[in-house]
This record gives sequence, C-alpha cells and structure tokens, in this order.
Amino acid sequence: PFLASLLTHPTFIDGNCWTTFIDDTPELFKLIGSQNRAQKLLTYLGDLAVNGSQIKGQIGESKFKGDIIMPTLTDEAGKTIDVTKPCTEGWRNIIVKEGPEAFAKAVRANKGTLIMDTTWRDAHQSLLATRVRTVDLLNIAKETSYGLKNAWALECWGGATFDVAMRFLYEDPWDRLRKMRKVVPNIPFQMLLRGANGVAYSSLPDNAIYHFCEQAKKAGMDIFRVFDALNDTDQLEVGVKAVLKAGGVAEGTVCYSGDMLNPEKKYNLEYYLAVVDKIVKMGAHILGIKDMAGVLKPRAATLLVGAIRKKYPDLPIHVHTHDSAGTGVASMVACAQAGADAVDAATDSLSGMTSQPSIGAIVASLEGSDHESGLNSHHLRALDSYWAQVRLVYSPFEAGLTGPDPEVYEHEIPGGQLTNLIFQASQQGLGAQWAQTKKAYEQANDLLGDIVKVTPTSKVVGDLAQFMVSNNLTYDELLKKAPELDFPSSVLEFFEGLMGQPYGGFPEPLRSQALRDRRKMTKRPGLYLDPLDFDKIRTKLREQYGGCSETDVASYAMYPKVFEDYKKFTTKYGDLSVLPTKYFLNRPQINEEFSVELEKGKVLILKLLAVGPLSEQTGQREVFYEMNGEVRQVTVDDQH
Ligand code: 3PY
Ligand code: ZN
Repeated sequence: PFLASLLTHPTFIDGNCWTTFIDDTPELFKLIGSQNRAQKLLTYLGDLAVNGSQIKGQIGESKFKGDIIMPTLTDEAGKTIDVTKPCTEGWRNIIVKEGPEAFAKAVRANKGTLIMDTTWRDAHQSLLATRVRTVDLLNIAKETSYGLKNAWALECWGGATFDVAMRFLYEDPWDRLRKMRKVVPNIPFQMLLRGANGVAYSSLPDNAIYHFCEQAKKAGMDIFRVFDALNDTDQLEVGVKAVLKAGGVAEGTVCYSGDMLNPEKKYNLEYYLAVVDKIVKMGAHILGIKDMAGVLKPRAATLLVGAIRKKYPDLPIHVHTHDSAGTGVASMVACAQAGADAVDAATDSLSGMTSQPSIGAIVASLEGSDHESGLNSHHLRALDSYWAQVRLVYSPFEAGLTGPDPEVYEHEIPGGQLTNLIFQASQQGLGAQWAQTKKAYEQANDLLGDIVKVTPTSKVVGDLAQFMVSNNLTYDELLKKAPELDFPSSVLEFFEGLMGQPYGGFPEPLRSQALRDRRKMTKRPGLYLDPLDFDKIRTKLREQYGGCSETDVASYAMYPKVFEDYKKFTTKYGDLSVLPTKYFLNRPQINEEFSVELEKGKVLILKLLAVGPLSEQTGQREVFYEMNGEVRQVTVDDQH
C-alpha cells in the first residue's frame, strides 16, 4: 500500500524534484517509517509464533497472561486521585531548584526516616533476573509519582539494568531513563554506579566514567550511589568525582562485609570508619552503606550507623540491604533508630529473600515512632497490587526461592548472585551440589583473602567456587596445585589488579602462582589505561548506523559488543519496547486480538491467524497475521 500511494502521489507522477518531495510530503515518509516498523514487529511476532520466546533465561511461559487491573489511588477524603498528569510534589524539587548540597541539608533536617523504593531496579534484579521491561515501569509510573511522592528516591537504573536492557531485552537503557523521567518529575531517581567500572564489570578509562555520568545526569538521573567492590577508595573516588563534575548528588558508599560483631573477622568498626573518613574527604553529599548480601545484623547496624552518626552529625546516611537471612526489616528499623536518614525497601510482592525487605513492613514498623516514613500505606498497597500481577507475568524468570537463608551469614553471597546460583543449581538438578557450592564459595573467599564481595568481585569468588566444585578441588588441593591450574579469567583479572586493590593485599603465593608471567598492577587500573577516543567512537557509529546519539556513544563505551548486538537485533526486529510483555514473552493464541502502540496515535491491531506447515525444502513456515484488518504474511525459519 505504501508503494501504491507513493507511485500515485501527484508530485511523484509529475516527476518533480525528489528532495523537495521529501520535504514537502513528510507524511508519506513517516508512513515509510511506521510501515517499516510494523513489518519488523511482525518479523518478531512471526518468530515468536513459530519458535516461542528466545529471551535468554526464560523457562516456559508466563503464569499470568490476562489484562492487568490498574490500581486507583484515593486521597484522604476518599476521592480518586486523578493521575492523568504526574504529581509534581516531592524531594526532587529541592535537587532541581537548589542543588545537591541543599538536598543533603534538607534530608538531614527531616525528622522521620525516608524510604528509597528499589522496585524498579534492585528488587527485580534480585528476584527476576533484571528482566522487568520499560513498558511495565511506565504503565505504573504516574500512579507511582503520587503514591511515593514522599520517598527519598526511586532506585530505577544502573547496576545490571544497563547491560540486561540491551543484552536480553533489546531496549535502550537511555530511552528507559528519559521516558521514566517524563512521567515521574517529582521523585528523585537514584542509580547504582560501580565506581571506576561505571556500569560495566571491570575498570574503564576515567574519561568513560566522566562521560557516562554527564549523560546520565542530562537524561534525568539525580542521585548516584557509587561503590567500589573492594572498598578501594582510589577506585571509588573516580566515580564520586565524575558525579560531582556532572552536578549529580553523590552518594559515596561503603560496602558492608563479614560480621562486625565478631572480633575475629577482618572488617571491623575501625575499618569501616576509616573508609567513611575517605568518602567524606572526597566531597560526597551522602554516605551510603551497602549491605549487598544482607549480613548487617540489627545490632551491627546500630553500632555502625550510631558510630558514623556520632562522628559526622551533618552527614546524611542512607542504608541498603537485602533480606536474604530474613532480618532486613529489623536491621532497617535499627538503622532508623541509630540515626540513618534513609533506608531501602521494595514493594511487598517483590520483596523479601534476596530482594530488599518489604516496604509495607518497614513503614508499619516505623509508624507512630520518631522515624515515620511519610509514606501512605494505602497507596503502597495499591501500587503493590499492580506489582503482584506483574510478577506473575515474569514468572518464567523466577528462581524458585522458597524462604530465607540464614546461612548467608557464613557464605556471604550477595542477593542477586545468590538467586542466580540457586537458579543454576536447580536447573542442573544439583540438590546436593548446591550445599557444596555454598561451602566452596566460602572457601574460595578465604583463598582470595576474604575480600569484599559484590559485582564484579562476587563473580570472581563464584567462578572460583564453581571451578573448585567442577574440578573436585578442596581448599588444600587448590593451594597445592595452583602453579599448574588454569584459573578462571575473572580470577586472573582480579589477581592482576584490574578490579582494584583489596584491603590487606592479595594472597601470596597464590597470586603469583596463578598469574605466572601476567602483569601485577599496584595502582588503580585507570592509571594504566589510555583515555577513550570519543571522536573515533562517534565516527565509527555514524558510519556503521547512519547516525548516533551521545548516549549511544556512552552505551558503546561501556559495552561495545553488547551495543553492536543490540543494534543488529533492532535492525531486524525494530524497537520492541512498545510490545506488551505478555506478547514479548509468550506466543499469541490463534485469533487472539491485541494492540501495539508503535508511536503516539499509531496503533496496530494484530491477530495471529495461522502458522503454516513446515517446508521440507527451506525449513521455513509462513505465518499469517491480521494487521489493522489486512492479512500480512511473514516467512520464518523453524528452529525446532
Ligand atoms: C550491582 O552492581 O548490580 C549490584 O546490584 C551490586 O549489589
Ligand atoms: Zn543490592
């Protein structure tokens, strides 16, 4: 139909100049764009109808494929709140109008304890393999702008979301950020930045971190939680400085490891206070305490937060935890009582176990005390009714967690990694081996010198543990055979110093025996790396893709290969972020009608009509869809 309308267009028939034709008749070219997009979408849907979902990590289909019932929020008089426009009231106004220092002062002066909701990032990273898509965040965004208007922030970006968005969901993480910002203008957005690693897994040149933070701030990010996986403050400082330069709120973070209450353990109060001193000196606006494994017991929380509060009365303190052992609520309440300004929690139906503790439970625990959260529990439950349904849509990514794991106090596996390892063990039917893996993780950590474990160092410990299990190596055998063993690459990178310097140094002679003739860095890796040539990247991307945005450049700088694969995918299938998750993950039923809004006002009504027989010659099938009343056909390789 497009070609017909083009060929019969009077200007075309008259043979007028082609270029002015483009300028004068943009509607036809918009039509090419959307027809092209529609065709690409059909290619994906055709593939889905024949081969099922190819999304990595997906096991089976969604448990819930119905229509999601949207919650309504009511005000104190019981009147429904009109959410057609987002709420404008919230803590972000201070950041925007008065800047990060004013925000830090205001939160410190706030009487209660603020809550950061992690549902949009860490909760689904920890429970659903980071697979929640932009569309499902946007669908509840306006309601959230009202329901969480008094929250410290929404944690909604960074960490694994950046990589996973491109690698597995075929989405542009920057597009997600910009879209979320538009519909939630009032609540601060917070992201997780892995210090000198940016949102990648090992150190990048410093200019990549500066460029990234500048773009993130421009796209709408407010608060940057910056950590280093070894609490190496030289590495951490790169991130903090980049955030300060970009004009963001810098939450310099100390990662909590071990057990401060146990005098035999490596990381004690003195150690933590020394790291905090350095973070304060860097000029961070906020101090973050990151308990990535959920091992900060309530009494340790009281001690740690209490000591920092005493030493730094004006420093805002924000605590993050995971509920792996089931003590998250108690620990966060202890933090509030010891003087923390904010604690992290997740919507109830995406909380608990390896995720953050329940927001409803924390709010209820603080109710009536001096540490009220300012959140409305009715609104929280209304928002949660949405998430309870969405969790079922993402059921193919559930790891099958069944309850708390107090053994985390021994193995110290961070929340997200614990879910992954449990999932892998259950897939391989390794009931007995799972206990062995946990034990091996503990031993691998000891072999590496009892390091702080969080992305990327947690992967090093996990890889070494799996290496020990699969090669049947005990602690002593590994030490004995080290000079001959082919260690996993992440372990060698750690030993080289590519993830920074561990507290107390590297374990010797294991490091030298494993590295053999590989280099040993003694300073932070950024000092050895050449700066990225951004002009070269721009030229390359422009030549390859006919254009590129500055955020494309930032994506490429973090993940060159992932970015290129993502572009390949979207060249074939278009931008699938518009597709409802139900039809992203599951085959449509024959004759089931559904709609996709390609762009504002451009809606496609689709129906799968039939999947044709397999052609013996080509190994392909014809798939027939009805699209806006017309029958369309796509040819698909049958991969069965
Ligand atoms: C990440 O780096 O993605 C984390 O969530 C660490 O806790
Ligand atoms: Zn976390």
